[in-house]
Amino acid sequence: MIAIIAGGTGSVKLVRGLARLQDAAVIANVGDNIWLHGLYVCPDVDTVVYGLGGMLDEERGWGVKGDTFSFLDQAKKSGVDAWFALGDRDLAMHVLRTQMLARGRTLTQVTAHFAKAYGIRSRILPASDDETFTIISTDAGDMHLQEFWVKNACRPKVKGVRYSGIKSARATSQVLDAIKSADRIVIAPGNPVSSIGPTLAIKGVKKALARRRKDVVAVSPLIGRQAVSGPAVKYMATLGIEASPAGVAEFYSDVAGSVVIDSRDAGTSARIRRLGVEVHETNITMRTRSDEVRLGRYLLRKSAN
Ligand code: FO1
Repeated sequence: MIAIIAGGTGSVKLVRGLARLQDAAVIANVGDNIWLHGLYVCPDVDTVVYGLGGMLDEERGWGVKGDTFSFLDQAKKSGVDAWFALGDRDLAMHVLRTQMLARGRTLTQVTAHFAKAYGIRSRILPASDDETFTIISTDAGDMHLQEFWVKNACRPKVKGVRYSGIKSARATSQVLDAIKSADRIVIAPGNPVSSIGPTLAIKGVKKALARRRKDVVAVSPLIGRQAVSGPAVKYMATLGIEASPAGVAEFYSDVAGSVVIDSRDAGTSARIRRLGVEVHETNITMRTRSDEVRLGRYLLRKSAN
């Protein structure tokens, strides 16, 4: 069994590639969850559900393919600042999930319900059943990650990043068990600060990963100094993390014994090895389904050595 720490729209590609090759437990970021219009919206969990369920809108990288936005249009007409594009089909997830949670089921149980309904064989495990939100401090004030990213189009100047509620958030027993019992653990290519960082910040997760360090491999979300997608570079700089594959390797060095970087970054490998982190170089771009499986196979082969 392989455990995959996932978050963000980029990581779902590798999740899909690995899940085709092996029994997988996908530990999904909950830091970008948000309450909107009375609904609990969990974008990174849903991206994994839709991705593995064959429903993901590939063009956008989020939401349900072929979705319509009548609810959103009507909400806007109703004088509401509906800035987050909840699709009509996607709404089913948010409405039903919120209702199930209100009736006392955990986010883990609710996610398992949807995964089963959509015929997904991999386990999808929210990193926590507790609420923790990624908050961006900016020159325009503090705001939820989605407000910064979607409502404000990343325009405000980032001053810092924190995870609200993180002190009382607990990793679920399913997550800790998956980390403990997996043959290998992959940190998927996601923004280290906003997509993977919230999971690592949950009490118990770093410790559990550190115990498995030699079996943990992180895939760089950067090629050169550019993020494969999203504003990773902006967030990394504010936290004093160098926006480069070596910076990513250093960020994960306590928990990941090896990293996979793009062949074009091979020049940085010696520096990464000096951090005590093993390096593998390959083409990490995933444009097609066969790219996803190719990178998945490469990871399984390398981490088996
Ligand atoms: N991203 C956008 O850029 N604009 C949106 O309006 C938007 C809506 C949305 C709705 C549901 C969902 O699951 C994801 C959505 N996303 C949207 C993507 C979201 O911001 C990202 O998936 C993650 O939060 C990045 O980690």
